[in-house]
Parts: sequence; C-alpha cells; structure tokens
Amino acid sequence: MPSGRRLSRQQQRRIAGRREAASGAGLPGVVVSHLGKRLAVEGESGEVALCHARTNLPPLVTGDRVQWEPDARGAGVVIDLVPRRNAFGRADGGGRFRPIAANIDIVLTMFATAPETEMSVIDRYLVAIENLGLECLLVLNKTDLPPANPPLLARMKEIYRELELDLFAVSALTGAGVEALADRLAGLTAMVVGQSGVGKSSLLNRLGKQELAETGALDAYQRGGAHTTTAARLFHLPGFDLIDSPGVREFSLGHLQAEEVVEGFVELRALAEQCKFRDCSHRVEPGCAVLAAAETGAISRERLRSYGRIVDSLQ
Ligand SMILES: Nc1nc2c(ncn2[C@@H]2O[C@H](COP(=O)(O)OP(=O)(O)O)[C@@H](O)[C@H]2O)c(=O)[nH]1
Ligand SMILES: [Mg+2]
Ligand SMILES: [Zn+2]
Repeated sequence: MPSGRRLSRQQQRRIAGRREAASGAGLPGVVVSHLGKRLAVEGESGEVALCHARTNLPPLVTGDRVQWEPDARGAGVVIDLVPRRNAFGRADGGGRFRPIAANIDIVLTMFATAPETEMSVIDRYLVAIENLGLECLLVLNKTDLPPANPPLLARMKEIYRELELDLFAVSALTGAGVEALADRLAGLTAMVVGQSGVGKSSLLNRLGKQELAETGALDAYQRGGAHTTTAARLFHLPGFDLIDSPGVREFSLGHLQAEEVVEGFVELRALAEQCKFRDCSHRVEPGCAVLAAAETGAISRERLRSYGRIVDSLQ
C-alpha cells in the first residue's frame, strides 16, 4: 500500500456515519411500543431505545419498521418509516382511521366463555380484519369456566364454523389449547384483539411461559418511565411475535361506510349485489336478497342482526 494517509477505524466510522445521515439512512429497527410521545424502538441486536420521531413523519405505531439513529445516551431519533404492509386500527371520535399496529400477518379475535360476548362485538373486529384482507382466527378463552350463556356460545361456535373461521378454544389460566394455538402461529406476527378482560394479556404471558410484562428488554424502558403505556406492544415469543393491543372502550368502525361493512360480512357480500335496490339497507326493502336468504336460513339471522347493529353505530 502506498504511504498515503490511512484513516483510523474511528475516523472511518465517523465518515460512514455522516454518509448515512446525508443519505437519510440509519439503522433498521422496529417500533415495539410507545410511551407518550416517545417510541420504544428495537434495534437489530435486540436493544431497545426510547426515540423521538422526526416531525415530518406520520404518527408511528407498534410494528412499524423504521430507520433510526441512536444517540450516545441510549436514546435515539427515528428518521424514516419503511412503507407499511398494512395497519390495523379503529376510528376515533371524529370518524378518522387511527392505526393501532402495523405489519401484521394474522389477527386473533378473542372472546371468553364468561362474561358472555355479544356477537356484534366480535363481528366488528371481523369487519375490520376483512377490510384489510388480513388472516383471522377466533380464540375462545376461559374454557376452564362454565359458559355464562351456553346456548348463545354454542350458536356462535356453529355460526363461525359455518363461515369457516378457525376457532381455538383455550384457557390462559390452565394452558389448555395454548400449545396448538402457538403451533398455528409459527413464524407469524400476530395481533390479539378483543374486549378488555377477555384475557389477552394472560394469554400472552402463558404463551411466553413467563410474566413478560416484568421481564426482558421491555422491562428496561418500562422502569425508565413513569408512564404506563396504553399503546399496543410487540413481544417476541418462542416461534412467533405477538402484539397485545390496549383495551378500547368501544372498537369503532366509524371510518367505514355501510357498503364496506357489508364487505366485511363474507356471507353477505355476494348476496348484497343481487338486491333490487343499489342502496338497499337489507332491513325492509322488497327484493332484498339478504333478507330472503335470512328467511330461508341460508344465512344466520344473528349475523344479519349484528350487521344492523354495526351499521347503526356508524351514525
Ligand atoms: N378463569 C380464567 N380467568 C382468566 C383466564 N384468562 C384470563 N383470566 C382472568 O381474566 C382477567 C382479565 O385478564 P387480562 O389478561 O388482563 O385481560 P385483557 O384485558 O384482555 O388483557 C384477569 O383477572 C385474569 O386473571 C382464563 O383462561 N381463565
Ligand atoms: Mg391486557
Ligand atoms: Zn338488501
């Protein structure tokens, strides 16, 4: 090598760093949660740093892939968002779509044997999932308890089986059925949704075989801040990733139109196209193919009622 100037490793690193900054690059990371305005970003080696996001970025959510730059104090800045594959979310009070988590493979819609769950609560989630074209499965938790309403539960199982939805019956308490569910999720990023109290966090802990909320990388940034997070959180479990979603009082579909709700009811979709009136509400109209199908029992009345409730809730 000629006797030219040789750069020290440190100088090389500094120059490389400047080049990265100039090209808008950075380190790849994933948002695993957020606390207030700060994002918990996990780097490739599993370290978690609390970051602020550049102000030109849209609001980021758990599951977002990002480019970020760590600073010297174990924090950092998110400089770019990798385009999302998808984002699961709900409507806010103003009817605007609010993403909860991004880049999801499958959504677990959870309900419990007790207290009883109204079908339209589950169907709301199913509509949101269908509209995003995401894979879905149902998880019935608390099978260690007697059902609060046995006929309703039996009927719901029958209806969803007819719709060819996979249903996993589990108990987060005893662990029954949990192994089979974990096998089904191998290699995927799953998100669990459902009413507060159905056992989402308990299932997560059971799947993780430990009290996740109190261990691992998450602990570091949880202890760091006084905030208790209400955001979705991503956990790495043996064989797959799981996003635990926060309890929302009502999972609103206010960002959707009635026609989009129909699209979310797989058995109504094709029927609705055969109705006499284009703007058929499928309630009272003559020549309604949906009402006719409910009459003959080709579709379930319960699902049709559920559809009506959801549409009513859109205002
Ligand atoms: N009997 C029984 N109780 C459960 C089961 N899973 C969760 N729970 C209880 O249900 C309550 C709510 O659980 P949690 O995981 O916080 O629900 P989340 O709000 O959906 O996250 C807690 O008191 C749990 O102990 C279960 O499989 N069986
Ligand atoms: Mg919870
Ligand atoms: Zn109709």
